[in-house]
Formats: sequence, C-alpha cells, structure tokens
Amino acid sequence: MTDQHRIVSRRSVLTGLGCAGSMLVTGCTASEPPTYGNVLRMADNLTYRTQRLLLPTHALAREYTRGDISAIPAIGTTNPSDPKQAGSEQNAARYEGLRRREFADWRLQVEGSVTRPASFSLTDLKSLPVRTQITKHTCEEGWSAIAEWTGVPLSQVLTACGILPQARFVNFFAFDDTSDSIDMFDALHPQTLLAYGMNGRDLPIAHGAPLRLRVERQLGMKMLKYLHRIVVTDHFFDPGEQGPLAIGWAWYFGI
Ligand SMILES: Nc1nc2c(c(=O)[nH]1)N[C@H]1C(S)=C(S)[C@@H](COP(=O)(O)O)O[C@H]1N2
Ligand SMILES: [Mo]
Repeated sequence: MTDQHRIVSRRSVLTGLGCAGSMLVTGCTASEPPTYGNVLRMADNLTYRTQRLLLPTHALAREYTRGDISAIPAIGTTNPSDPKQAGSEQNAARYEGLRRREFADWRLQVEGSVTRPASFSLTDLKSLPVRTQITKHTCEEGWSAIAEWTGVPLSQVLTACGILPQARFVNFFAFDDTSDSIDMFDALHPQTLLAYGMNGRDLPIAHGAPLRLRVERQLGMKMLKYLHRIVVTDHFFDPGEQGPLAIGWAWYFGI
C-alpha cells in the first residue's frame, strides 16, 4: 500500500458512518476490504460499511415459494470444458475429465487459516446438514430470476475445518480460473451455501456443476460457479486478473 492509498482509506474511515459500520466488523483495523487505490472506490467502502451498520445481524434475504420459480439464464462461463471459456487448457481438461465421470472424483479443497485443512467429495458435502432456499438471483447486467438452491451452508464446512480466530476472508477458486472472496460475516450467514442442487435436481453444468456459491445478499456476480478450492485468509487477497477488481468491478455487491 502506498502512502497515497493509505490516506484514501484513512479518509474514508473518517466518514463517521463508515467507521461505526466497519467497527462492527473489523474494529477499524488493518486489512480493510479492497477499496484501495481509487477515489471512486470510496463509494464501495461506504456501501460496505453502511450495509454492515444497517444489517448488523444475519438478516435473511427474502425467500420465495416453488410457484415463484422462473426461468434463469446461464451467464458468463457455461462450460469450463470448452477451452475458449476456461482460463487455462489444463483446467479445461481437468474439468472435462471430472465431468465424464459425473464428478465422482471431484474434490473441494479447503485450506488456509483452518486447523484441519480437508478435501470433500460431493458425497462428503451431501452428508453434512443440508439447506434448501428459493431466492432471487440479481445480475449486474440488469436481470433477475428466482430459483431453488440446495446445498450445505458454508459455515458447516468451515466449522468442520476449524476456522482460526484471526480468519477474516474466504477465497473461492473456480475451474474457469476465476476467483473471488467474501468476508467472514457473509461466509457465516445462514443462507450462504455451497450449492450442489438447483430446482430439485443436480446443479446443471451451465449453472456451475458440481458446486457453486450462493451469497444471497450480494449480486449474482459474487456467486462463483465450478468451485474446486477454498482458502481462508486473515487478510484480503487480490487474485489479480482472475478477480473482479482487475477489470474495474467492485468487490462488495451488497443488495
Ligand atoms: N466461475 C464463474 N462463476 C460465475 C460467473 C462466471 O463467468 N464464472 N459469472 C457470474 C455471474 S455475472 C452471474 S450473474 C452468475 C450467473 O449464474 P447462472 O449462470 O447460474 O445464471 O454466475 C456468476 N458466477
Ligand atoms: Mo452477473
């Protein structure tokens, strides 16, 4: 962090509301969310802190009924086996191999700031407590759709691995070589799921098979599909070109 960046983040901390909000989460300490380097990003800081101030508890996003389920388009990567869509040929080939065996050999790696790093098969994940929720997915492109998602709350997986007390962020890595992170507050939210089912069936390839993230109080962009690895970190980690910041997106998309 350069001095200039430090000044920008300190100034944004000084907006009274911002500080009160962030204290709920961080106590105004270092390792702020990634709003550095750009004055425009001060608005993101404010959105993040205001949300945390106004919604200090794990208030639930609205849930709908089966009758509300609507058609949902598949956006972004819809087939990581396709080398044109995947980030690397290696991961495209890896995904294709796993898909051919219906993900029987697929594993989710969980590591970082946990006492018991582990790898989970789909069967392992399905043996953990299950949650089903019918929610509205809102894409930054301007559409929204309602679908039913089934999976294991991320909190269950993190708890099984033993989150260390200093852990603050959960980073996700996908087969199309994209990556993103959420803070521990969203990670432990009861509606934050590692979803393996959609509308009563296995999660389709186009929607992220075998496992995708659901973070119901953020925009659809945050809900990474095609997961293979989770890393818990004590500090914010910027995945560079694989993450949203490199192409000018915000990191926090609270709705
Ligand atoms: N791995 C991966 N996850 C992703 C994307 C992507 O391109 N790759 N697109 C995101 C965007 S912008 C949206 S709106 C949702 C779309 O999910 P859907 O295809 O199931 O509708 O996935 C998100 N997760
Ligand atoms: Mo999106």
